[in-house]
Amino acid sequence: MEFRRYVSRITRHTMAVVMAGGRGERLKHLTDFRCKPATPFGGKFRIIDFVLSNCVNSGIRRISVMTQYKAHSLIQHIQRGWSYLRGELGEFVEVIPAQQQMGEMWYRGTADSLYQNLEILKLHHPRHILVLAGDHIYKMDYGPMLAKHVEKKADITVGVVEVPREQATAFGVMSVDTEYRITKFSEKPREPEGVPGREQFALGSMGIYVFKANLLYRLLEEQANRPGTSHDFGRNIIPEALDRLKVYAYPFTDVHTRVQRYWRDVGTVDAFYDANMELVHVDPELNIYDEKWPIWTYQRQYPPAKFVLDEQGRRGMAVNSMVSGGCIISGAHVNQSLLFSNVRIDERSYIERAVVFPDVLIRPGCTIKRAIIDTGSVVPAGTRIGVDPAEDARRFYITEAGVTLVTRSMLSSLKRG
Ligand code: ADQ
Repeated sequence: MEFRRYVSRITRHTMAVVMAGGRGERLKHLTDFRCKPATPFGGKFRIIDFVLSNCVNSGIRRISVMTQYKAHSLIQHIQRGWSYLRGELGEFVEVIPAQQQMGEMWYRGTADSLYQNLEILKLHHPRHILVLAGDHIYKMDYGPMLAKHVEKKADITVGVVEVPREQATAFGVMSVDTEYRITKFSEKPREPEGVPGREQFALGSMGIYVFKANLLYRLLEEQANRPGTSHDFGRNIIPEALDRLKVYAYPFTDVHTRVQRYWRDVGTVDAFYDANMELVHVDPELNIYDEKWPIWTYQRQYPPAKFVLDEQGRRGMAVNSMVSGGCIISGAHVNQSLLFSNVRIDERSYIERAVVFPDVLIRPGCTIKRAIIDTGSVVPAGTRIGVDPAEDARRFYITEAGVTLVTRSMLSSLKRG
């Protein structure tokens, strides 16, 4: 009980800033028309819903979302799905678009997206600022991380996970002392250091940080006026703070068992595909059925999914799959797949290990395996995807791991060709 009260007092004085302005280029065509945080995930959510739900479920109800690149669908989603917080109670999710507050430049880096809106942040008088990235999938109570930050009298606390060392080149990698104080931090190092005694892993930054508010303002102002900086938390703010400030790592582990919790950076098409596919396993590591930690979202209202026997008596069915509202599977077979809302699959089609985004129409007699089909695609009758790699390579995008990515415009240029 004591602990809970302690945490809630801190969370009440915390403001979250979600950085959602990056390009997410490694998601390839999935981010042609939307930014990474707005990308659909898990059958009915968008990626950003996870971090916003974490804030709300942690009792942090003052949230600013910094947007910039291809933000339309993100802004629309937040307006439709996240306006239920009560302004009268000082709760809000506000979208802050890049608006050249400080001169004629767009955000020069992650830190600059906060710097350019410093006056807006200051208006809320937070004591702590929790800086988050809008593009990770995880369920985390930020309360204990904030409590640790206060308990250790830290200036900055960085959320960390152990990642396989060969993948650590994509992360900020650090070394810590026995008290978890960070002694070294390199952003995306070519040769990441291993964790002592567990050399196959590296200590990677989750790209989430707690700052004392006044300190953050000062660091951002210093950074803004420095020549030659990338205005980035991972490249500049964190490494430069190590010598003069108390910067701690907070491992994202289960409070009781100390086992690392589920966390995914779905930055590449393969990582995105795998994280979605994991959800159709019988017992996935990410439990989205947890009533104590709901993932909030916006979705259009649809009738329940429907499975139809077609005129020839072929059964429409889905096995080991998740099927969202509004879907109709008619005389077609869906196996180990994830269907978002309002997907139609016509007779004689066979879908296996596919992630099918909303509003997709799959015409009769298609075979689709190991693929992602983007929103609004119309797949013509008899199309084969994920069957013949050479044929796919001419028409679609194929990832390193061999997943085929199909978008509406790839399909319509096929028709024209
Ligand atoms: P990356 O994920 O490579 O590394 P980055 O691309 O800078 O970092 O994006 C971080 C977040 O900021 C994303 O949510 C992105 O959308 C947003 N963002 C990027 N540029 C922005 C801009 N100009 N304006 C507003 N928002 C912007 C970071 C850390 C690493 C850490 C990984 C974990 O730098 O140290 O290991 O996250 O994934």
